[in-house]
Amino acid sequence: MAARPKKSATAASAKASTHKPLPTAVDAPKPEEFSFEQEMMAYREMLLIRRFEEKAGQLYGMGLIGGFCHLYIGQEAVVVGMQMALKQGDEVITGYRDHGHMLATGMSPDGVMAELTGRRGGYSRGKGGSMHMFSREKNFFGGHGIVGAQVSLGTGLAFANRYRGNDNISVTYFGDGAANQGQVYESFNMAELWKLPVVYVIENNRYAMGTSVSRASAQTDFSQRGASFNIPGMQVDGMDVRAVKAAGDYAAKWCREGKGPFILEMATYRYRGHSMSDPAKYRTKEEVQKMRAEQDPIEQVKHRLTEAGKASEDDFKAIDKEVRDIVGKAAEFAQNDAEPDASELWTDIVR
Ligand SMILES: Cc1ncc(C[n+]2csc(CCOP(=O)(O)OP(=O)(O)O)c2C)c(N)n1
Ligand SMILES: [Mg+2]
Repeated sequence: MAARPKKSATAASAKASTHKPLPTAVDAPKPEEFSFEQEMMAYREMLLIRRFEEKAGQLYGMGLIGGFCHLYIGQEAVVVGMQMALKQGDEVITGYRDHGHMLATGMSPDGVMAELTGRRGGYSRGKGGSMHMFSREKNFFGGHGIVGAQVSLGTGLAFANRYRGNDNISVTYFGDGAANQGQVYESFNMAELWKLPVVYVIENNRYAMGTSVSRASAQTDFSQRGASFNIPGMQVDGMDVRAVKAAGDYAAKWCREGKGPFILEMATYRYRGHSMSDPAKYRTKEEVQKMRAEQDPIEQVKHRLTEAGKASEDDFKAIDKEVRDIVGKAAEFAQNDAEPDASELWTDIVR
């Protein structure tokens, strides 16, 4: 296995390690150039997530969304790049910061937004809200509010695929905070022992609520959290959609070849607060501004295409308009659709 990868932006902020590279450390592959179509597709998908989230934030401010709501703004390259590495039949599961994952799997913006506003056209018929949505059709398994709980469920999805003898993989997303939960390590043990086809994607956005990684984690190289179980892992620039896709391809291939689980640590960043109420005292405005200005995943694609003379301002304007229309329509639907009937209280439950 290759030597330890160069330190990512995230790892660089942690204390320098004096340990030797672990044998489970894998170098991130050099990202391949995207074709024009791939660049435009990635741009559009990331923009759709961003505009959707901005609109959700607005509706929340208007009092139209009840309960919790965690926005994904800043992290878009992770789900879009990973989705580009998947095939039909692969499964996705994540925590509560889940709108981006749903849209990336192809779930309808109308259905997601209507779930946020608690309407009957929502994916859980208005009964689940932001953190509890699912789609069997798109193989999206939630949406989970208990930090780390999706990791054992995602491992179970991989077990089912192994048991059925298909070549589907489970992509199980969780955060840097969730990575300190005990059930993560019970899952790691079983996944490696039984060589389950699961890609663990740790979205290291540097904070768990208001606690920075360095204040909460004894070992901040999350790609090596599976070392004691012999699970290989790599650190990935999660702000560059091409780097994510390349790493996703590598990990997916590993799993499909029957080699067991793989860990991808995505160095990413959330621009907004943890949830809709966040005192924002744990980091400076300058830190957020610097990430936005220097590493924004959407701007990176736009910049590349513009520099290469492959797309013009008009091309981007056309995509922006298309995306705004989709999101505007979703918001309309989410405000005008009826609330669920009271009889819905008795559906989808075990009696
Ligand atoms: C078992 C459990 N403990 C605590 C909480 C409260 N809580 C909600 S989100 C969160 C932080 C998780 O951070 P991270 O895993 O980094 O995900 P991020 O919010 O950054 O996406 C905590 C502690 C919870 N929901 N579940
Ligand atoms: Mg986090």
